Amino acid sequence: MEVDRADGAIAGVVAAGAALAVGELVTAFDGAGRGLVSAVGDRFIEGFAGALKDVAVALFGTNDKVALVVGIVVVALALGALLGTARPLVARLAFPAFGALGAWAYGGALGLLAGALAALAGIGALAALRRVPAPARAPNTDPTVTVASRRQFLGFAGALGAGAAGTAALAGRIRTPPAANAEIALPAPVATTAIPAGVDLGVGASPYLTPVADFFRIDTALVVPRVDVARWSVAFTGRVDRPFTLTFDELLALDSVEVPVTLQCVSNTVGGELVGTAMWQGVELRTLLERAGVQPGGTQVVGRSVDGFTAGFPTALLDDDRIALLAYAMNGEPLTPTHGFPARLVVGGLYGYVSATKWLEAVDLTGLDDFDGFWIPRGWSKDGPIKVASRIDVPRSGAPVAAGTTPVAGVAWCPTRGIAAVEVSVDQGPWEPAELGDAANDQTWVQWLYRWDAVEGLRELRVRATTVDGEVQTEERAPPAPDGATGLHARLVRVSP
Ligand SMILES: Nc1nc2c(c(=O)[nH]1)N[C@H]1C(S)=C(S)[C@@H](COP(=O)(O)O)O[C@H]1N2
Ligand SMILES: [Mo]
Repeated sequence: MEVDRADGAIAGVVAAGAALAVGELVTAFDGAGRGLVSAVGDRFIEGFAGALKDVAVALFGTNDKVALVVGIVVVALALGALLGTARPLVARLAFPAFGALGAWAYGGALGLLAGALAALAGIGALAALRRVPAPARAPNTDPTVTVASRRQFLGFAGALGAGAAGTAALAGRIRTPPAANAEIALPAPVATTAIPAGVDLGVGASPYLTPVADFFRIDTALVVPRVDVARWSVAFTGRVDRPFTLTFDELLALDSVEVPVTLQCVSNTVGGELVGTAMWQGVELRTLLERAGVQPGGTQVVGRSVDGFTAGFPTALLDDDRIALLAYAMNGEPLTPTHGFPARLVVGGLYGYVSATKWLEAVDLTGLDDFDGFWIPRGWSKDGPIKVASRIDVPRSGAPVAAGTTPVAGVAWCPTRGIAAVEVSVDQGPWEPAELGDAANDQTWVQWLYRWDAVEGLRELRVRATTVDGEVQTEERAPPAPDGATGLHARLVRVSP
């Protein structure tokens, strides 16, 4: 009985694995970059993104996406184990039910085919495995037969399991084309914003320009879209007089500019890492919108991504001199797949969730009230101006500090409005001015440096910034939802004698 249950569970796990693998293989060929498992994961994110709110950041970090996929696979295999010990009829009903779930999540005829073949693979594998150990279960058999047929069963199960793993690996290979951005030759920009020599104060604060490898990544994409640039185009549509599309080559042939902009995620907490500055190269959005001829009703610019994500902001925001680019390069290199290859929007002064659509396929002009981007119905604010913020980078948490002069340094930002001053307070004492690094424009962060005369003991450092237009960063604490965190970054430092 024990062995029977264990064998049944093994057979069920292998059958579920076979079903998953077949589903992945069938969907590997449509170039969408996802399979039944990640489609189910996508539905999960869509459904729970709103409910989770603050938890959402964690969920949308790269590692947690892997965790979600692994979780779905583990749950599917565990359900398989249960089915393997249940009556055959239960499995014959359950596999088609899970196939249907996958088909629904994936959608379309291919989803239906993949779900059906996956269910058949599961039922077939389970039935085949159940047949093998049959002699072992028969009463009064020679024990050597039992051992032999159990071995036979385990061998068969192992072979089927290996076949399923191989199939899943093959599906993965078919699905992931080589990094598409490597071969692109970037045109020279007609204008490049010079980076002043004094942007980096050289005391260990975050570099003025964030290397691409260190740049935060936030998006809802479970599988990073791999866009075939030969087939890609971006459309200017909606409330415009002269809709048009651009292929990638046509986009690269237009006059471009290269300029640094600080990008921040609304989910960033006080002192958090979801902020960075890059040199963005691209075509000015205003020029493209002029070409399209925005109608009076086109009061919202909506970016649409190949993966269905949308983000929108008022067209009127482009009336000031904020940078707004249809960008295709970051720090002198074509965009990487994770940062939106082949093209994305970058708009100075707005959180990414209302502006910075990656894997862009359309710029759609709508009425401001006629459409809400992805995050708005999930409880985030329709307007997303970046709030004034500052962060202590050094001394790092837990780093040893000796009494005497110690640099305290970090970054401060309020893109489009600019930073006029940064101050530091020790142990709730008076606010002391910090030195500011240079900035290429008011749409990037600045480094700041305070030369602290550290006195032995446990000390608390706090920082606050003031914008060029006179707003002093508030110490009132607010969480990221619905429109960005506020509060002052503080750090406890133990100063040794
Ligand atoms: N297609 C797509 N674009 C997107 C998102 C997304 O989920 N999907 N997230 C936005 C959010 S919330 C942010 S903060 C920025 C982050 O850009 P990065 O990953 O290049 O840092 O991308 C924006 N563009
Ligand atoms: Mo974001």
